[in-house]
Amino acid sequence: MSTGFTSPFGGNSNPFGRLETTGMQRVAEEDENDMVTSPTTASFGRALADNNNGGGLFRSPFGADAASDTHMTGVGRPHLDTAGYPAQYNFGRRTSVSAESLKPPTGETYDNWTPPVHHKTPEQLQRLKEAISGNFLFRHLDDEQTAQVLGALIEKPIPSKDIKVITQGDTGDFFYVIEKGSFDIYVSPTGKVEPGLDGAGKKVSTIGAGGSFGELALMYNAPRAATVISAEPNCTLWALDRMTFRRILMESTFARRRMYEGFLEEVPLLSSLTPYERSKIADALKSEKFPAGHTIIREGDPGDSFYLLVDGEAVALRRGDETPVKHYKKGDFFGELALLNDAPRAASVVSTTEVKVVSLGKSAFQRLLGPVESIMRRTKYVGVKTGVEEMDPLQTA
Ligand code: 1OR
Repeated sequence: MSTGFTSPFGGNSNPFGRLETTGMQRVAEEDENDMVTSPTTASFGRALADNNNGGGLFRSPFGADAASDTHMTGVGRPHLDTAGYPAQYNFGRRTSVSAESLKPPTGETYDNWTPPVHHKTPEQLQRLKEAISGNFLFRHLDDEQTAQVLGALIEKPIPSKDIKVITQGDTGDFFYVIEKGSFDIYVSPTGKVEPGLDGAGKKVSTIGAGGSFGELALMYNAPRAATVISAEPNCTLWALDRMTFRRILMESTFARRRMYEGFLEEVPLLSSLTPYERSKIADALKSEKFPAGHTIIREGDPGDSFYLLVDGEAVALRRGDETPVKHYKKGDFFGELALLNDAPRAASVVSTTEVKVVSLGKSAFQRLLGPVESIMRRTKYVGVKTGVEEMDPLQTA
């Protein structure tokens, strides 16, 4: 089926070079019988919010942002296993990233490599900088690396809904950052797109502006793990070629995912997430160490971060209470209430030993922890409303 899409780029610079074949196709003929409303309908955010908190009786901080990065949609969570990943992903194991997968594939060499430079207008550059500013994979680059990546990215307007940008099972060629619009992720249990209406498999996620996709095949030298399709018209992507991705972005991404994989697996709050969802959290974490007696959160302050305790111990203290209202140990979380309820910090959290914490900013918290919102709301605090009070008890059982 013809796409009606013409590339503004020449043949060589077009990451969708196989446009007329399998690279990117309209898939309007594919089944649309999702159990959720379309992200393009006004009620989409609301449907997700209701799904997350079981009733939607209070304002969900996840509602507005619901269609963004890796947020599970209301199809339930049928894909919690790692089925669909090529075997070499071996996500469950900390040792999964072998030195082998860091090597360039046969025939690919970094000798004398220089990143491609694609000219951009000042207006394009401005939009591009904004698009990557919120993406954690770009956060750790130095000035030179940032300039190289900015030069190498290619703008890809995606004019219509239902354009297939990535096909599961294909070889990976580009990594994509979303400037505008949103994209649905489908996973087929057989590892590739099958013939027929439902051939792309189940929709497992929707990624929105500021998010990115297509890194797995490049990182692991493996077939595409999912099919990615535009969920609305007038989307804008920026594409980064495989070599520039591997040469500049990959090592820091790999290192962070590997560093936090084992820890995040052991955090009870996150145990219902997929390994892929946890790896997105790893990308976004900021790590800090504090001595004993340090006030990590101060009661009454506005809340901008959510914390996980990686090492050491801490307590929650409230003005007027003589004893701590809560004790925290490795793997526990705190700082969620102010973000969930858009309220000032309800207590202070103070380290009782030297501690290491990792934190997520508010928008990453909303994007990445939406699926566990109801679990966080189940934590009981004396005198603090968490939202679950209004919920149907049968739903929280
Ligand atoms: P890729 O290069 O394999 C498809 O091309 C991209 O879809 C993949 O990189 C990821 O960037 C993105 N499983 C696999 N790939 C996913 C998933 C996913 N979500 C986004 N991508 N999920 C696990 C399903 C069992 C969804 C987790 C919410």
